[in-house]
Amino acid sequence: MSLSSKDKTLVKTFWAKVESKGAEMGGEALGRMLVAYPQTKTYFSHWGDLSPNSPQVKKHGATIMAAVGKAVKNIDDLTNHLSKLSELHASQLRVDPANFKILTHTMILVLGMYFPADFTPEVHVSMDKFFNNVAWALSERYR
Ligand code: HNI
Repeated sequence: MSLSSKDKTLVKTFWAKVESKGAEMGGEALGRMLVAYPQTKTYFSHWGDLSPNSPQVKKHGATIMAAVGKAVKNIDDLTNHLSKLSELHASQLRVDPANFKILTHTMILVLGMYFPADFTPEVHVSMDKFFNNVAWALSERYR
């Protein structure tokens, strides 16, 4: 589903507010994914410690959230912008793209936890559409 200009405005405005907590929220979202959906742990088995507070989970959560922040800035051209990252997840990391939905689900959850007042139902709808587009763009190079 394509993003309307209203969706884009809501996403950008909300993100401007949450961005300063991005690194921490990324770790929370990644840590929750690994606990609540343990099948996702297989991709990170080369890390020593997969518990939510491990330094690697926190660090990689920050990396992922920074990538989401860049995607927000490139919201008009997500497919091109994410094609390199898609290529990496497809050919090298070999991540089943079904997992993108799982991680974006835990991200939505964490956004609501950290910013309950700003995370209105309208923002929820637009963020959900945005993350669907991110997941779709990340799946683009699987062929
Ligand atoms: Ni993902 C590495 C972004 C979903 C497994 N991932 C990255 C990197 C970024 C990134 C950025 C670092 C790339 C580099 O080193 O150049 N990943 C994203 C984003 C999403 C996502 C924006 C979804 C919103 N990745 C997932 C999912 C999984 C996943 C759902 C598996 C369940 N990613 C990985 C793995 C690595 C990775 C594995 C390599 C980690 C490492 O350090 O070894």
